[in-house]
Amino acid sequence: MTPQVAHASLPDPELLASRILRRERAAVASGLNLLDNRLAEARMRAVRLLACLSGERWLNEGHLIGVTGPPGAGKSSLVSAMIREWRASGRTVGVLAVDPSSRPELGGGALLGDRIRIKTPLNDDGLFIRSLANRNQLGGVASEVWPMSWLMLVCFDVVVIETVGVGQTEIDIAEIGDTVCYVAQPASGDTIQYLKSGIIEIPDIFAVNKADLGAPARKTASEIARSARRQDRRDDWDYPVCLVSATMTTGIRSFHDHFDRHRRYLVDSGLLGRLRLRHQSAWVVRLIREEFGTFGLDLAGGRAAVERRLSESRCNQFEEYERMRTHMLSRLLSVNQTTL
Ligand SMILES: Nc1nc2c(ncn2[C@@H]2O[C@H](COP(=O)(O)OP(=O)(O)O)[C@@H](O)[C@H]2O)c(=O)[nH]1
Ligand SMILES: [Mg+2]
Repeated sequence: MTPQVAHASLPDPELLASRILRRERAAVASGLNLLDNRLAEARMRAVRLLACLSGERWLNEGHLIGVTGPPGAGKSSLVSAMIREWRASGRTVGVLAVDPSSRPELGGGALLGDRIRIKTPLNDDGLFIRSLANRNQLGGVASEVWPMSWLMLVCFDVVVIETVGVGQTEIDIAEIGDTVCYVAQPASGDTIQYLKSGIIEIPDIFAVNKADLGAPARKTASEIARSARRQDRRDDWDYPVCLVSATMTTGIRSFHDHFDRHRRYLVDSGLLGRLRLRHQSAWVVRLIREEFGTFGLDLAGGRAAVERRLSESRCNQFEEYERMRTHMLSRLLSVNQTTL
């Protein structure tokens, strides 16, 4: 494909933004594809698209939720049960399922909904599911997921990111979600490993799924409750542990209420704004590291300087990163010219 043809197939960002704001599904899918495209021209258009969308009131009103846990614990099944609750209360829902085994999706939309076991009614305009292959070879969540979550937040009241927890993934999801939920599999080695690791400090809400299995589920729930309580928490959140069954739909209502309660807690305590600013700078720092290494981060003045810059900036994080990137590229070029 020649570069001209490649550019011609890329959407016009301003036009696309206006269609996304009208919640056109095809536009949402096309926006997500643009954000997932690493070609230089696509990057520039993605920044323009995000600039058009940033500052929309939905970004401040939406709830960004990270759901993590071992494969097979029932994350997708639980998300399906939660979708029914959210939709019943009139809220719209977007899901990004980060699936390490899936191939990039063609055409967007909810084509892989069945394969990822999120069971939903067909033709529901208030629901959008997108499955993403996780390109990050080292484990963890690819950096594209952050801007994608923002695009989804423009369109939907609740945005859920489902990831398979493998250490780094949990750390990454904690730098994305307003609320992070860990789904445990009763009596599994994964959960025991998890309890022993420091990662237990990350989630805000715990779910032990498959409560229908009886005693093993109850035992796992009390083990998690003990570990979660043992941490020296410096905040007022109570870190609830919920016994639920996605297939029997038991415990779902109160599980659902904890998410609303956590969001209210973040808003009332003034934490939400700070949390999102921290997440924005974590993303910028991560991209700087990916593209320029520690040299780039030194040039940017370190993490605290990035956070300060973002909090003072009148433009959005995506434009701010492009500015920093341009500055770094020109510095690198000048270093090269003097050394050669
Ligand atoms: N017994 C029981 N099985 C469940 C429950 N929830 C999910 N499962 C089963 O667990 C398996 C994995 O579920 P899935 O939602 O795909 O897990 P994920 O990999 O964590 O997303 C499937 O076979 C589900 O039918 C539950 O509440 N009870
Ligand atoms: Mg799943």
